[in-house]
Amino acid sequence: MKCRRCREPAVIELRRHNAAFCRPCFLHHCTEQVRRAIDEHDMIRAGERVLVAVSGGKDSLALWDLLLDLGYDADGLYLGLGIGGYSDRSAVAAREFAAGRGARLVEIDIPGEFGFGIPDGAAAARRVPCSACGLSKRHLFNRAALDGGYDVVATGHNLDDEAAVLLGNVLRWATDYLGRQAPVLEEGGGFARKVKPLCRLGEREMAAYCVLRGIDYIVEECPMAEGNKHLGYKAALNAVEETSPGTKAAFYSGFLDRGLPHFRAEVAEEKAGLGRCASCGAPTSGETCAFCRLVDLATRPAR
Ligand code: Q46
Ligand code: ZN
Repeated sequence: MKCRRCREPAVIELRRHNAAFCRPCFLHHCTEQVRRAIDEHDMIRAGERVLVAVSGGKDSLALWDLLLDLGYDADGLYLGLGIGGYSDRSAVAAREFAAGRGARLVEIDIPGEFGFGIPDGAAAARRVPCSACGLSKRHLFNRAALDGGYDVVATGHNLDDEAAVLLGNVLRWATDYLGRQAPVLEEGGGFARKVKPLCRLGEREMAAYCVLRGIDYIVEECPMAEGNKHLGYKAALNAVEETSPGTKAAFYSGFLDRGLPHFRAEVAEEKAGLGRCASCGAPTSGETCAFCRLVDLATRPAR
């Protein structure tokens, strides 16, 4: 197998692109895909400060690495979720990467600052862990960006993640979620801009990128992920991809071009109707925001 760009021996085959690449050309391919995603969707503008949501996993570390190499002013934000040894080990991976690249890592520890870990907080609020976790991440990343003077929050969602979420949303025709499933969510109304620069790169590409760049990421999955519906959607899409390479990318890009515009109005209307949380000032449709309600339930003394 030879590299499509330079004809040297290839180290990875990408059936979706009907191509194989050697190490330098594969790294170039990853950089180009990120550059194209950023340009195509106008994700980050000149002189803007970026806050990268860093979990210590392959996607977020690869994203941070790629953004730094592309010359962006990008700091990392690590959220301690209080998920036992998994959180301890993922924090180490994030810190080591930051130290190795001489980059700045901001840290927020949920148990230390708010007095609960995600598993206990979720149980107290009668939510599934990933729902309590997701709303905490959205809230705290947004707040950290606004407080720290960052223009953009970048997350490491890759093509496989986005296609799986899309499939889940389509299966339930969750039109509100479909309207929000864009690679860029513009700033305004108390929200920082949110971008997904890895939306053109698959999971396997991100793992290969880290290995070829010598990035030491945490391979272990979050123990709470078990039973997560997205894993099933990913498996279903992988089965289709196996027989028809390129289906996943076509599904996602077709949605962005021809599906998303139909669902946007509903979301814009919803956003315009948001008030402010009485407790923390975050945008919300209720009296207090979902995060403040979670903190309240999670830290209420047991009766
Ligand atoms: S960290 Fe949080 Fe994930 Fe763990 S609890 Fe669920 S959402 S699985 S990306
Ligand atoms: Zn609040």
